[in-house]
Amino acid sequence: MMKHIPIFFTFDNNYVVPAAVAFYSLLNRAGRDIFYEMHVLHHDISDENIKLLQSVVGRFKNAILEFHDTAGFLSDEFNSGSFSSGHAGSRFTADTILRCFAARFFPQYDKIIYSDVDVVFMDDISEIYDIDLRGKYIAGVRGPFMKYVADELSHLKPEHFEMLHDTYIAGGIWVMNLKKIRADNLESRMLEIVHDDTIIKRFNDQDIMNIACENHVAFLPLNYISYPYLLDLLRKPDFISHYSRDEMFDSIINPKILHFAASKPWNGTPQHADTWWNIFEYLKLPRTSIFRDVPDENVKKYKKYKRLFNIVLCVLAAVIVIAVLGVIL
Ligand SMILES: [Mn+2]
Repeated sequence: MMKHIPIFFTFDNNYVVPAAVAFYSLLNRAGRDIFYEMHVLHHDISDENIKLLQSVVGRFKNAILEFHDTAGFLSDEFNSGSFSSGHAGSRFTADTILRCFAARFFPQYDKIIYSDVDVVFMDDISEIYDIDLRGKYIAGVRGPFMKYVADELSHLKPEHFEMLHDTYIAGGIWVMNLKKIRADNLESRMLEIVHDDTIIKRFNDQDIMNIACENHVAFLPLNYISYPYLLDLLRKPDFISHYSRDEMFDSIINPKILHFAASKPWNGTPQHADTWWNIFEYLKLPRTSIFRDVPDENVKKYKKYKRLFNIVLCVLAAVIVIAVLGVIL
């Protein structure tokens, strides 16, 4: 019998190409008995892009994809409130905070998975849907670097820092207990936080959710956010984490989800970018405005020769200088 798993995403028109890669990898790795009921909350995705994403999902028999226009819900609050709009490489829009309010948009579900789209799924992830959420609002992954990066949570009010410094969950992948969120009317608490400008929301959705949930959270294994830069951190002798070294290496060796949380394959050169580019090429996706021109192989080769040429030139100059000095002396 097919097991139906609801999962949703929130992104804007600029992120359609990364979403196509994420959707393909989710379904390509899905177990045979898993049917994904996929949903997108958005405010500006074009008809053409909806068609593109439908055609990616349409390659598979075990999924449906639905789009829900949120009609500007919370966009004024996002633009005028104490939120972070990110930087040129990754812009945040009101879509980032919509994900906290899934209970309002999906009354048909008691539970739902949320995922970012700057990811490649490396395995079927449906098992996280069965995590025990009794008494918890949400399950998520703790950031492995929270203990190491001293100012990571320094924007929080002291009482929130005190409550969350060991338990703060990252965004990226959540399992949300919509039933409990509705039963306890967590939405009104989240709206209070949205409207309270004395609460700085440096990490937007993550801050809203963590502060509202007051530690009624469950934890997912770090494999569900395999950070491409974690290996670099592990090489630092003073690196400390809430996770054990075994858990961190396991997330690198056996990733469930590669999450390009910092540098993105389309505008940077994170580790494992090739995994992303393989799917991009296979689907013949377009290079859109979010792409920075990543040098292709020929350009790299040219650069190598140019460097070689410069070295030869330097050596030649040195030889001439020595020869001239020899003549003078
Ligand atoms: Mn992300």
